[in-house]
Amino acid sequence: MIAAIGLGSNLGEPEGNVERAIGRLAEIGRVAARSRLYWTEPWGVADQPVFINAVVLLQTSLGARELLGELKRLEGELGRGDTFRWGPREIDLDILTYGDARIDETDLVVPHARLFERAFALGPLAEVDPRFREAYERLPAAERAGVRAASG
Ligand code: PH2
Ligand code: MG
Ligand code: MG
Repeated sequence: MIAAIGLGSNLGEPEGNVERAIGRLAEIGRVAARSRLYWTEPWGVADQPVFINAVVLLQTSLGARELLGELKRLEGELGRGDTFRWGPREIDLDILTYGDARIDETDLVVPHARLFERAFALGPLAEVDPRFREAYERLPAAERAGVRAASG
């Protein structure tokens, strides 16, 4: 299965945190594609540092729930401390899509529940999966302006 994993960080060394996380994702699947790194304006809670975001397409034999468990494990190993909703974090690893699966469980919603509202997720996702370009382009220009390629 190909899963799209959203990566984000705005504490410590965000670029290093995201690059390290991409390296660790290779332990739980094959990194079939990765976006550039993007600097993105904080969404949800404005008063926090800007984020680095990226998206990886991960080919994995893990089921969606197992994958979620592995991502939580990696977040812990990569030094994620306590967080609050939409607050700052060292590393965040989210399942954005899992093939074409639709999952609606309390702790696992796929596609990600707020994917289509978030330029910081759709922008890098559209880079690696052109099927999401239209959805990205439908977002308000002001939101897309807060997503700028930082590398590549
Ligand atoms: N993650 C959040 C809340 N807000 N904003 C940006 N720009 N990037 C994120 O990854 C992000 C966010 C909670 O997961
Ligand atoms: Mg998140
Ligand atoms: Mg998360």
